Parts: sequence; structure tokens; C-alpha cells
Amino acid sequence: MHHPWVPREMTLPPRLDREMQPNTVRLRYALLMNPFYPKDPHASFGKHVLTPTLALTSIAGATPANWEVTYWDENLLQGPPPWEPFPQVVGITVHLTFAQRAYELAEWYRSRGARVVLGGLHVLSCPEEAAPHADALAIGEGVQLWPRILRDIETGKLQKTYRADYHHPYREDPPPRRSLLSTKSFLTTASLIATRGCHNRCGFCYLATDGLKMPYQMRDVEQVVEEFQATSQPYGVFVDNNLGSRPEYLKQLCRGLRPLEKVWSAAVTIDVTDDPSLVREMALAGCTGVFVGFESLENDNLMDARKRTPQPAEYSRRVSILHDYGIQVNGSFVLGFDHDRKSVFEKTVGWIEENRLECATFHILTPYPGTPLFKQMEAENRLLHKNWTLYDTGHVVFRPRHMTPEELAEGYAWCYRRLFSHSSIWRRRPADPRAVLPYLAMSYLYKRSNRLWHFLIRHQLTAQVWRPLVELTRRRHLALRKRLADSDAPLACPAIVAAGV
Ligand code: B12
Ligand code: SF4
Repeated sequence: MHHPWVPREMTLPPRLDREMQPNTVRLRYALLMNPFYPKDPHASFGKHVLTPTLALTSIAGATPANWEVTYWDENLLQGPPPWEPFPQVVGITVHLTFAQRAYELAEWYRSRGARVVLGGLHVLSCPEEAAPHADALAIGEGVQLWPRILRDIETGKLQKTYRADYHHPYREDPPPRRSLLSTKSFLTTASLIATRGCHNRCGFCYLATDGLKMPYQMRDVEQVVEEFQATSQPYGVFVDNNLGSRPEYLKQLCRGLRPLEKVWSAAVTIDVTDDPSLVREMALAGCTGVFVGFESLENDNLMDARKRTPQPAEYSRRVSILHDYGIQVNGSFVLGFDHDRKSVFEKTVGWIEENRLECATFHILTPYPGTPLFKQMEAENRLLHKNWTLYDTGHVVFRPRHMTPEELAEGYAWCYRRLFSHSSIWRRRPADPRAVLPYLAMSYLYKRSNRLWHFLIRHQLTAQVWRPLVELTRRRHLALRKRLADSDAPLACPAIVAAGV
């Protein structure tokens, strides 16, 4: 088997100093932490510094004014977590892949006198597991809970568990406090969110977790536009699960974003192409790329997952609608469904090349605890283990139906090797000759430069290196928008390529 290059810092977290003892605890000082997770060397390291999670900046935004708050992201490779001044409260976001690290950090800070609050997706799905590691658990929507928790700490009345649902009007939340982020360390710090939830409930998605009720909610267009404007970043990434669940809302949002003359990308389902006029509005508003969960080219797999989506036979035509408006497509594919055989790997990459997808992301099917898929796998006795660290969609954690776990793991690695090969990059070049050079620059920088990414991340040079490419993309996109606005039909050869991914 081929072993890709991976430095220690990308697979192991920094060591925690067992000897360190704080002098004093600083009162009303909260430290928010995004724990380390191991990076998959088959994929691009660049993905991890594209844009930050909004979990902790959202919590920071809800911090009462009499509290000081800072943010530490272990994935930025800046060494061991901070301890001077020593925080009174440490808030940690927990996903299953980095739960183990979150618990280590919790133990380290707690044993030195800090109060530790755990929140996030994994706390919601496995509260019993998380409870012994925390002074308090925040289960569900954290923006409402955080100020209450801090107040209870001040008055010495901290409870063990706090719960909030997702029915509270989303538009009433304070904006995320992005000023805490290191602008040097990310391609863009403009992680944006306009909606919550999704019109689907796919059986493998975390949104289908038992007890999680997340009605689709939209924030006011003006709010989102103002936030994007305030970031002063030229490129934004919408981290919504599905920005396109309500086409009419997306259209309004696009109209609001258009005057900003910025560029952005978002995750949507392929249904956005139901109405090409919506795709046109997206392009006119600055959308340079979409992340689309195609999941599978087998209809039976989509039916099993209960994903309400156009049939795979329709995908090609719909991808060309996006390309017709200069929107690049990053397709997300899940491998290892029950109707997948060993031919799935070649078939999927062949399709990606045929349809010239600029980028793709592969995921090994992963049953997240609490989801219908997890229950099914458990009932069928197909789970190999419950080591959550390996539940990162880069490892096989269950017995596939029509192949061995090893065959699935090797097929997944092969898909990335093939996608990032010179020949595949070349085959997928855009039809417009003027777009080929920027496409190649972006592809090589993103897909074949993990050594460079490691260097850029460590030395906080990500923004400096990418910014000129982003600015170039923005200017080329403004020219495209002008041509598009002047014509009623899609442009002939409109492909432009974003510096984002
Ligand atoms: C941005 C993002 C990333 C970024 C940054 C990730 C990071 N951890 O730093 C990048 C691109 C690097 C990334 C990578 C991956 N990601 Co990602 N990512 C997202 C995304 C799109 C947005 C996250 C976000 O900002 N959400 C908005 C915030 C506000 O919501 P929230 O996190 O739930 O936080 C709220 C509450 O949970 C709670 N809360 C959370 N933390 C805390 C802490 C405290 C103290 C309190 C009080 C409350 C609280 O309050 C918050 C406000 O209500 C989500 C999908 C989504 N829309 O959520 C996927 C998602 C989190 N990613 C996912 C996955 C699988 C991955 C990868 C493993 C994929 C891969 N194979 O490469 C990698 C590896 C990262 C990893 N191991 O976690 C899954 C996680 C599934 C799961 N059950 O754990 C998600 C849910 C996508 C999905 N639909 O499946 N990701
Ligand atoms: S369409 Fe995507 S975000 Fe929506 S439920 Fe399915 S996997 Fe989750």
C-alpha cells in the first residue's frame, strides 16, 4: 500500500506539560478551545485552514461584557495550549473525532483549577460519555446556554447539565465574534452562516441524530450581508449545512450580497439547479464554487439513505448548469454504502473526470452515534469498534456489504491518489482555455502541496500566500459578472476558477 507523507504535528497533538502549575486563576476569564484532530494525509492539508468553525466564535459572541474571552485552535500548530493567565473557565467544542483530545484537555485544565464546560455535536449525541470529563455540559444550542453558565459560575450555582433546543429564533442570536480569530492563519476568516438545518434527513447525517430537532431557520438577509461586509475579507465561505433548502430565500440573499462585490462559496444540494435562474443569481452575487453532496451514483444507495434528491442519471446535466454560470463544483462522495461493489471507486472517479468536477471529496461511510445508520449497523453487528477517533470518514469502522474493510480502505486511498494525479487534474481542466492556468495553479497548490501547507500553517503564512490569488479571482469574477449581467443567456465558456476550494 502507498503511504503518503505526513509529519508528526499533523497526526499527534502537542504534549501537555504535567509539571506546570498556575500561580493564580484569573477570574472572569474564559478560554475557548477547538481541540486537535489528526489530518488525513490522502486529502489536502489546506482544507483545515480554509475557514474556521463558527462554534466558538458564536459562543464568544454571547459572552457577557464583564467576561474576558480568548480563543485557541490547536489545529493551527502553534504549540501547547495557553495557560498564562490561567482561565477560570475553559469551554471546549467536542466532535466525535477529537473527543479523546477534548477529554485530555479537560482533565489538564480541571486538575489545575479551571471549570470546564463541554459542548458541541458529540456532547449532544453521547452526553453520558462526556459527563465525567466536565464540570458542566452544554447540550444543544450553545449561544443561549453560555451566558447562563457563566452567570451560574459567578454565583457559585453551576449545574451539571444545561439543555437548549434549536427552536429559539435564529435571527435573535448575537453575531459571531470573529475578531478573536487569527486572520493570518486562514484563507479567510469570513465563515458565514445564514441558515440552520436542512430539508433532508439523510440516515447517515448528524442532522438525523436521535433527539436533535433542528427546524430550518433563516437569518435576515441584511444581518448576513452586514456581517460579511464587516469582515473586510474578499472571500467568504458559507458553512450552512445546505444554503439552498429554500430557493426563494437563497435568491433574496443573493440579491443582498451582489452589491458587496465579493466572492463566496457554499454547500448546497444539487436541487439548486431545478431553477437555472437561481444559479444565475448566485453567480451574479459572487458565488464561485459550490460543495455538493452527490453522495453516490447508485440510486439504491440514495433510497436507503432516504435522501430526497434528483436521480444520479440527472447529475451530469445539472453539473453543466453550474459550470455554465462559472460556478466550480466540489463534489462530495460517500464510499461503502450497501449497494457499492469494488467497481464503485473507478466508476466514481471516472464520472468526476467525465464531468470535469474541479474538486471532489471522498468519505468512507461512517455511522455517527445516535443516527439511524449507527443503529442499523449496531443491530446487524457490523461495527468493527467504537474508537471515535477513527470515525473521521477516512477510516473503515464497519463491515461493508460487498467488500472487505481493507478493500474499502484501499479503494478510498486510490480515489484520492487518482484525483490528485497529474493526468486527472489535466483531464478535468475547464473548457475555457483562459481558465486553465488559474485552474492548474489552484489544483497544484491545493492538491499536491501538503509539505507547503504544513509550512504555511506552522508559520502563519496561509493568508499571505492565498490573498493575492483570492484577489485575482475576485477581479476576474467581477468581469464575468459584468458580462453575465449584460446577457440574458449563460455565457459561452464562462469557466473561471476560484482561489478558494
Ligand atoms: C467548518 C466545518 C469544518 C472546518 C473546520 C472544522 C473544525 N473543527 O475546526 C473543516 C473544513 C476543517 C472541517 C473538516 C472536517 N469536518 Co467539518 N464541518 C464544518 C461545518 C461545515 C461547519 C461547522 C460550524 O461552524 N457550524 C456552526 C456552529 C455554530 O454550530 P455547532 O458547531 O454545532 O456549534 C453549536 C452547538 O453545537 C454548541 N456548541 C459547540 N461547541 C460548543 C462549546 C461550548 C463550550 C458550548 C457552550 C456550546 C458549544 O453551540 C454552538 C452554537 O449553537 C460542519 C457542518 C455544520 N453546518 O455544522 C461540518 C461538520 C462539523 N464536519 C464534519 C466532518 C465529518 C468533518 C471531517 C471529519 C470531514 C473529513 N473527512 O475531512 C473534517 C475533519 C475535522 C474534524 N475531525 O472534526 C461533520 C461532523 C459530524 C460529526 N457527527 O461529528 C459535520 C457536522 C458535517 C456533516 N454534515 O457531517 N469541517
Ligand atoms: S442533504 Fe446533506 S446536510 Fe441535508 S440531511 Fe442530507 S447529508 Fe445532511
